[in-house]
Formats: sequence, structure tokens, C-alpha cells
Amino acid sequence: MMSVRRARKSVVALATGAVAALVFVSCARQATPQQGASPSPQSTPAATIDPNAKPSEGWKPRDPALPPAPSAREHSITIEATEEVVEVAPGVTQEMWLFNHTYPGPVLRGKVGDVFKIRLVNKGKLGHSIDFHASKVAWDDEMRTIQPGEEIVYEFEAKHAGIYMYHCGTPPALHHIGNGMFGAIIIDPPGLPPVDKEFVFVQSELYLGPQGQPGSYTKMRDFQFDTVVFNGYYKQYLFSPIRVEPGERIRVWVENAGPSENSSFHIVGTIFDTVYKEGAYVLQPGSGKGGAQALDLQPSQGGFVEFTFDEPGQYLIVTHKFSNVDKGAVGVFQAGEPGAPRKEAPVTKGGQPVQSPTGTGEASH
Ligand SMILES: [Cu+2]
Repeated sequence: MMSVRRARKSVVALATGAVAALVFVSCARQATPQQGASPSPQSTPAATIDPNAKPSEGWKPRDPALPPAPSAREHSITIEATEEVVEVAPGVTQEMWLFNHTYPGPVLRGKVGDVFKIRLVNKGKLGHSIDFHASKVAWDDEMRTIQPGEEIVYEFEAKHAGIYMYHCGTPPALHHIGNGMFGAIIIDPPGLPPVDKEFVFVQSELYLGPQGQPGSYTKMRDFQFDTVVFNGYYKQYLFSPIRVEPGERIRVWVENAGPSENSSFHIVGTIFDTVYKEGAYVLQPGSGKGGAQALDLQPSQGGFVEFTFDEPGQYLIVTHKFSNVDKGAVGVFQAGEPGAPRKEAPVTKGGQPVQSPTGTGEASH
């Protein structure tokens, strides 16, 4: 037993040493201290979300529709890094750290064999960097931190299909990712069949700091998130349901950006007949094949699901980790016109029909 314990201790010591070395190297690569990396002052309370509040006047949802990959095989893209105050929930603003002024960053898409030439321009006040999980490049080369006013070209060939996370990796990476510096890049699997509609959802959690200020690094380290969101806004597609039609074949790409929480992506009222996760099909349609109810994703993992809606009505989009539904990870697909005729399920009380409250177009949750 003693020798096993000693061996375990050695492994732990080795691992601890490796982590310490990584942290040291990470810190050594910083040319200047990160202004935003210190915990929020205790005196200023963190912003809180009012579950009954509505988005501000003029609020526009992030369009979840996913356009096809551009036909060009080389993608030259400029991405600006900034820090900007954005609304993340009704009445709640945070200073988010952004790629191309959006939280999450832009969705990029290409095919296996495509070349991406990403020009990262730092227009912010902090050091930033970018790390594409879809690439195979050295961490201390393309992923280097650049200071305000600097730029770097990050070039890679997309050799493997999948939906990948990209993110700022500047130390502490937890603070930069937790504060919004991430996005998704999709590399289509060869032979990806056409569908009627494609959407993309990026799940992430927010650790609110004071109103208009960066998220709390202390809360990020303690895993004390306030909300879980799809595409960067609390209950976004509950406030603005996504319109589709019954019978349409739909593909939804999902990326779990975290930084630390997992996802069990589920849509209430349908079954996935196709599941693709981390570069491989887990399920494909066919006679006698099974169905899938949830796509499970750890932080940074991604995939897609395909399905149809069989009748008009509302279909909730959730992570089936239900405490996070209450925290904001909920939306709705509206199949057909709200209130479109359908064969309503009969409800009775004492043998008498009860009037159905459904079909009003108002999402319940
Ligand atoms: Cu950053």
C-alpha cells in the first residue's frame, strides 16, 4: 500500500510541477499585467438578473441561422479584439471582451482542406490572443498574446471536420473565455447532406461582475455562474422564438464554450435521428435505428443533431441540466404560425372537456 501511495504522490507531484511550469510560462509570456484580471472590488455589488424583466427597447436577438460554407477554399478574415459594454440579460450590462464586437464571436465555416488566414488585430486595452481548436499549430507561435495596437496572422489548413471552439488564450485564459472571448468554427464533414434549415447555438455561462464591468474572475474560479446562455443572451430565443415549419429537416450545430459548465442539449418534443459529436457520427438515420434525446458536451466540445417537428406548435430548446434552464439556457422553436390548427390532445375534468390553454404562441417554461 505504501509503495502505491508513494507512486501516487510522485504522479501528483509531477502533475503539480507540470501545471506550475505551464502557469509560469503563461505568466512569463505576458508583457504587461492584465488590468481586468483582478477580482471585482468587494464594495461594488455584482449585477443581478431580474427573471421578470424584458430586453431593452431596440434589442435584437442574435440570428441563429447558419449560412452554408463559402465556396472559396481560402478564407482571409480579419478579427478585431476589443472590450465593450454589452447587454447580456434584460437590464444587465457587462464589459465583455470580444472578437469582432460580438459575444460570442463570429461563426466561421469552411470545408476540410480549406486554408484560413486569420488576421487578429488588437484594438482593445488588454493583451489578447486567439486559439483555434480546428488548427494544428504551436501554442507559442500563432497563439501568442499581442498587445494593444499589435496584430498577428494565424494561418492554418483545416484538416479535420467538426465544430470547434476558438478562444482567447491569454492568461488567465479562464477570465478571457469567461468574459466572452470565444466563438465557433465549423468544418463541414465531407458529404454532409443538405437540410432545410441550419442553426448554430453556442452555450456559455456568465459570472456577473458589477453593472458595466468585466465578469468576476473570483466567481469564475469558484464555478459560481449566474446564468447559462445560448448565443450570448439570457433566454434569448424565449424572447424571440425561432420560426421554422413542421416537417422541415433541421440541423442544429452546438458548441459548448463553457468555460467550465457542461451541456446536455435537448429539444422538447422531438427526437434526434442524427447525432454527430466531436468529429464522428454517433447516430445516423435508417430503418430500425434508434433515436437520441440529448447531445452531451463537455466544455469546448461540439457536434450537431438533426430532426423534424411533426406538428405545429412550440418546441423548447434547453440543456437538460435543468438548473441551467432556470438560469437562462432556454429558447423556443415555433413550428408553423402560432395557433396553427392541429389535432389538440384532449384534456378533460370529471369527463368534461377543459379548454386548451395552448396555441396562443406564448412560450411557457
Ligand atoms: Cu483576450
